[in-house]
Amino acid sequence: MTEPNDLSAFWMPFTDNRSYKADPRMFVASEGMHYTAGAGHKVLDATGGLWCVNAGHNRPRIVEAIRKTAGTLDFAPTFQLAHPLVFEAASRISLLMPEGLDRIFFTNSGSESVDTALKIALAYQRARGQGSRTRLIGRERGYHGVGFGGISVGGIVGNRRQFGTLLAGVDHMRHTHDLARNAFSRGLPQHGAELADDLERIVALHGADTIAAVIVEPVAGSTGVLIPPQGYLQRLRAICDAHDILLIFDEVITAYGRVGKATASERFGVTPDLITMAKGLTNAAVPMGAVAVKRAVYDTVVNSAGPGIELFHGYTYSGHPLAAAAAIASLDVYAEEGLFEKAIELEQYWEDAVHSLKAARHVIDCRNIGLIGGIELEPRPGAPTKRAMEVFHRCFDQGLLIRVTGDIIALSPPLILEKSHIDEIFGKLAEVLATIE
Ligand code: PXG
Ligand code: PLP
Repeated sequence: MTEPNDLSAFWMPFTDNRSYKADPRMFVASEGMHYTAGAGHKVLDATGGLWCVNAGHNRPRIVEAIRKTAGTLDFAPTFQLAHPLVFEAASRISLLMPEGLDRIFFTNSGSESVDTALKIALAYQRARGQGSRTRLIGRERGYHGVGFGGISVGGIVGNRRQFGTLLAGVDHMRHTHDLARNAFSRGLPQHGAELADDLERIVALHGADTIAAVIVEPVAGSTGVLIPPQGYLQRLRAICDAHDILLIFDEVITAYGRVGKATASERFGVTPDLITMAKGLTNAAVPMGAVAVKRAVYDTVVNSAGPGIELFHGYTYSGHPLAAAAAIASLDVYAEEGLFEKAIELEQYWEDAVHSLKAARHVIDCRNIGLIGGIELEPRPGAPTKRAMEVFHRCFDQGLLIRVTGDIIALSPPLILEKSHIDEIFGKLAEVLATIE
């Protein structure tokens, strides 16, 4: 296998380019639960790529669907035209969404899905004669991708401060992380439902009639696995209802089985007005995102428009044939192999394994839901993130791919994993943690 010998041209995303290029690690192949890195080094994938390869790598059915479509219909526009696969993909997705969210807008990524959902929310408020509702409310520590909309409602300072003033009229609720009360919770933490009342503070400050929508991740992933406190999402829904504010769940990570159901909405029994998704939708084999929208929102925007285009929004590749084919095949694999149910069956074993690290050095919290695990390490004094980065590198060298964000280890393996893989993941992690200063 040839490896590129000039690393300089590629400006790597969310990467310490200088460190990486001084000590590069690359994958050259993938199969099932594993990657192969250069020189044949086999690596167990405990992160599903980047939270996206939910059915495991290189699934023949998905590969074949892409191959076949590439040779039949490489591209077709979806502006004023279309192709059959995109309609089929939308119908299939709508069947997996919570009751009523059966209108599907296609994008190419989670970031585009977020910007699309925010724009639909604004267009909807205007269409129903509530054009003063222009504010968008996010949450501290939220990750909603990297578009200007997404970083504006997002709440991770590092992703915001290089980029000026962002969108106007955005505010943020407080985050839900509370180690003092909730450390080592299994599943949903007990304390913190009342943190949803922070939305009432924002409504009191700005007036409900200025607020279009609230966006949250039902389980916050990128920021380091923050599980919603019991009752929190229900309370957020109730407050949005009381003030006629749209609720958007950003399910880019949580949709497609990560929490044991098609959506976190289904898992937690709370139905938002819009759901953003990407990643697992195509098992990551072709980039694709989507927004599922309540039919009433679609109807309002579409029916209030004059003749012609109803929503002035869309991407060249909204509903690309290869992505649509990959989505249909991925949904087939999820259904035929019962992978969402499998996540539920494994959840207890996974939970016990995550919490087995409670005794490991440096660990100040373990948390879990579905097949997600978060292990928070005590930062090294004066050198935050260094300890976790060392764990990451040492795990890689030992044949285990984990993800670290700050000093938190985030785990999100393909849903096809077996108990033996879980043993291997946590065995290696325990070993590595024991050897790291
Ligand atoms: N919303 C959420 C909730 C996400 O998790 C996005 C939007 C943006 O999606 P795109 O496809 O534009 O990247 C995400 C993406 C990590 C990690 O390691 C997480 C994401 C992306 C890359 C790394 O936590 N989430
Ligand atoms: N920039 C230019 C000059 C374009 O013509 C287009 C699309 O036609 C875009 C940006 C947007 O690209 P996309 O539709 O792939 O998001």
